[in-house]
Amino acid sequence: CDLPGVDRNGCPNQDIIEKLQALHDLHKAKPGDEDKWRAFTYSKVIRLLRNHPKRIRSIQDAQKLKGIGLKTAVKIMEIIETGDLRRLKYENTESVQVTRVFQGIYGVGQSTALKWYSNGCRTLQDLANGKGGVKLSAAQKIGLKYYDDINDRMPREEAGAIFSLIKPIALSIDPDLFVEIMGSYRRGKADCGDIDIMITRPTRDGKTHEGVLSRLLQKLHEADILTEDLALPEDPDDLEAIYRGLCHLPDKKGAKQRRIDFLTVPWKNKGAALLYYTGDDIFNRSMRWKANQMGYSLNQRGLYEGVVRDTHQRSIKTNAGTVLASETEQEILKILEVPWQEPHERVR
Ligand code: DCP
Ligand code: MG
Ligand code: MN
Repeated sequence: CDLPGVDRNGCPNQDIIEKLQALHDLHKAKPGDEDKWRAFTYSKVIRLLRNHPKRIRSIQDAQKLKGIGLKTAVKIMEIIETGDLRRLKYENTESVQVTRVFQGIYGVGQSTALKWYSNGCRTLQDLANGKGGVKLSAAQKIGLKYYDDINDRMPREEAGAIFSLIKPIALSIDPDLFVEIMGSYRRGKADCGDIDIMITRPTRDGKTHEGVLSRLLQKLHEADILTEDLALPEDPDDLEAIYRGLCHLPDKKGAKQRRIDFLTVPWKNKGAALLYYTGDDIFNRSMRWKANQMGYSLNQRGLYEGVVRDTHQRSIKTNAGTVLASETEQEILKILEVPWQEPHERVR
């Protein structure tokens, strides 16, 4: 049901999905690994249900779907029979509700939201008033100011329209640039939470995209396409940089503020970056899992062999390994023995 043009509400199991989504959100907003794991499990179940063409009518129906266990099947039956889920009521405490609202502010995670709650803040207005001595960062202030816009998803046509303004401006800086839109847009989704744009440049003539991002950002501000910066790259001239900001359609009255990310990568990492930033996140997780099963390691820079990690601090690499593939998505998937999948098929 996630395909463009297919109405989400056309899902035969939409009522079940909505309740499970609420349960997912509750678990996600809570601290602790067990809640995180549960949220992950529910997100997988929701995906299964979305792609299931038939109405589920019994515990057996539910359990026939690979990945749905007895506990979840029982919950699904409760929703079918009573139209409700008791679990939702007692999980829905004030702190969960309030911190969920706070986490809708750009860049605010669990710990910040809980800290504000413990400082006595209960509403967005409390935060704006600095209640309990709460101080917002510059990005959080922007996140609060455009709270509704940022939490709204845009129609893919709007993402496409904004991108079609940006691409020629980028190419006017250097016609050899590779400029592509990734994320949910590339997967063909009917609506997008943000616009994810990659910029790189082939190096056959010895040149790179060095310096392009800062010039592009300036031009986009001048053209009234970019409206606010949320996170600037440490060094925009680095060949690998990330920018996060807000943009809108200029010259359109009442145009909403939309989230936009720019990512620059060295040409040799283009495929790995495309793969990672096209997602979706569950697809990425299964690709990383596949790589690990084969003794490899996959990230947004490439597929590596022989990576050795510190036994205590897994984030530290004691051996960086050697790269097996990184320039194209095809090379990476081939080594992983995963049949080629078009972006719109990359939902697991
Ligand atoms: N990504 C990931 N893990 C994360 C965040 C991102 O694997 N924790 C990857 C997969 C995403 C891609 O980056 O598809 C882009 O991230 P977005 O947050 O922009 O997600 P999408 O574009 O997929 O969805 P949305 O329409 O909500 O922006
Ligand atoms: Mg996105
Ligand atoms: Mn993004």
